Amino acid sequence: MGKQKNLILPIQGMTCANCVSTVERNVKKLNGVQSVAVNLSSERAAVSYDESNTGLDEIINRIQRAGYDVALAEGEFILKNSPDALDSERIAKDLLKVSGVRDVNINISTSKVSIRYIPTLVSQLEIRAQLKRLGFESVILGDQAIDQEELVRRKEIK
Ligand code: 9UX
Repeated sequence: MGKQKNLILPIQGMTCANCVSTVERNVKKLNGVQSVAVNLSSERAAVSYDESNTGLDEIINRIQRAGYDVALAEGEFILKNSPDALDSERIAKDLLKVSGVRDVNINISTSKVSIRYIPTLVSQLEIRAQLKRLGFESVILGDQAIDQEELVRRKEIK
């Protein structure tokens, strides 16, 4: 038995109760998934799985193959010190290792870092803290309202 992990994913594209069962049924088929509970009105899926048997990428893949998607949020950060090409490579590589970060784009000439992320798994403030750990202070440009909404939801779930 590996380590059990619980996570909440925002699901896109569900409009009726059948969609809910389709998502649940498909994710449950994954080896290592212990339970899936999808809520139609909040458009959230709570998934418990064994980390040694499956992972986030596989779960997302399943959801997409069933015809739905995991909703991503966008965040933008302006670095106070311009990164060079090497910095930018290092930052992108590091941020992609953060759970919930799906996409990183860095524009060296504008010092802008654009990310797409799963707002139930990581927040813009956490990304900014990670950038700081990498040696780059930044200003958040993206809409943080999404994160605030998520924080409230996470608390409700707990
Ligand atoms: Mo309901 Mo969902 O008739 O794709 S199954 S809308």
